[in-house]
Amino acid sequence: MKLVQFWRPNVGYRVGLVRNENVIDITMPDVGLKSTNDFIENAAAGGLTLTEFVDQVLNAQPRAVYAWGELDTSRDLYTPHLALPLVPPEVWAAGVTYQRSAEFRDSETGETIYERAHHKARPEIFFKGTATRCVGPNQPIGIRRDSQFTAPEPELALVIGHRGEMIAYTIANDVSAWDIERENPLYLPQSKIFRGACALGPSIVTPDEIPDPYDVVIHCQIIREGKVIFQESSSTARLKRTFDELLEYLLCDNPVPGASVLCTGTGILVPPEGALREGDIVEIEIPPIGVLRNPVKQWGERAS
Ligand code: DO4
Ligand code: MG
Repeated sequence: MKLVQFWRPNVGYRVGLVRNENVIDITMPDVGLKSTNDFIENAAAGGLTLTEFVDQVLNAQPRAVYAWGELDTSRDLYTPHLALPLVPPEVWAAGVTYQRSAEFRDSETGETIYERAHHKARPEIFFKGTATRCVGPNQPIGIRRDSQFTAPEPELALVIGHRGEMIAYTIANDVSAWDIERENPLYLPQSKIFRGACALGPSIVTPDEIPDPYDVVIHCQIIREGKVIFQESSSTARLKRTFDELLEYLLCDNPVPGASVLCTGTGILVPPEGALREGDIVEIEIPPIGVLRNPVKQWGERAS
C-alpha cells in the first residue's frame, strides 16, 4: 500500500491512497483521520497494520480521486499538490553504512574515522532534524549560506511505528553541507541540520510492496539549466547493516516517537563539480516509492 499527503485549496491537507496512478482521498476528519500520522497512530492503537487499517476504513464513504500527475506539482495555495507524506516528529540518520561513503569521507581527511565506524558493531547514527527542517516533493531543499559544497545524499528511509517497528519505507534526501563536515567532524550537526536539509517522499509504502529491501535500486540525478550534470545509481545490496540492526541501536534507551523516520545512509557520492547550486533540480527514484524531485534554494547571500 502506498500513501501520500496532499494539499487541497480551501480544504487543507489530505491523505491519499495511491492506486494505478490515481490518488484516492481517504481523509476522514470527522473521526480524527486528518493526516498520515493519524492513520499510523490509530492502526497501532487497534493492533492493526497500516494496510489492514486503511482497508477497514476505505469503503466507509465515497471518495474523491485525483490523477497522480495532477498532484505532482509545485507548492501553490490555489492548486492541489503533494506534501510531506507524513509529519515526522523526529528524523534520524545512519551514516557510513556503505563502503563508498566511508572511503569518500576518509579520502578527504587522511584519517580512518569513517572506515572504523563502517566496520564496528555500533553504527553511526545521528539526529537529522524535525518536520520543520523537512520538505516534501517539489519543495525547495536548501544550501546554507556558509557552505560552498552542499550535496544530496539519496537514501532509502524507514518509517518507525509506535512500537519501534518498521512500518513503511520512503525516500530521503539527507542534504548535507560536506565542506562543513570536512572541516571538522565535530561540525557534523551543522552540516546535517538546517532549513530544507531533508526531503522526504513522494509516498510511504508498506513493506509488502518491497519484497526484498536489500535489493532496491536507488537512482539520483542533478539537473542544471535543463541538462543532467550528474547521475548515479546504487543498490541496497551494498548496505553493510540490516535495518533491524540500525533500529536496535537507534532505539537503545532512546524513546523515538511513532511516525519518526530513519534514513539508512548513502551509497551515492557527488563529486565537487556536482556541488548544488540555486535552481538545480535533484531527482531521486526508488521504485515503487516514486520520484522525489526538489528544486534547490540558496539561503541568503553565499559567504565567499
Ligand atoms: O558522518 C557522516 C555522515 C554519513 C552519512 O550521512 C551517510 O553515509 O549517508
Ligand atoms: Mg547520509
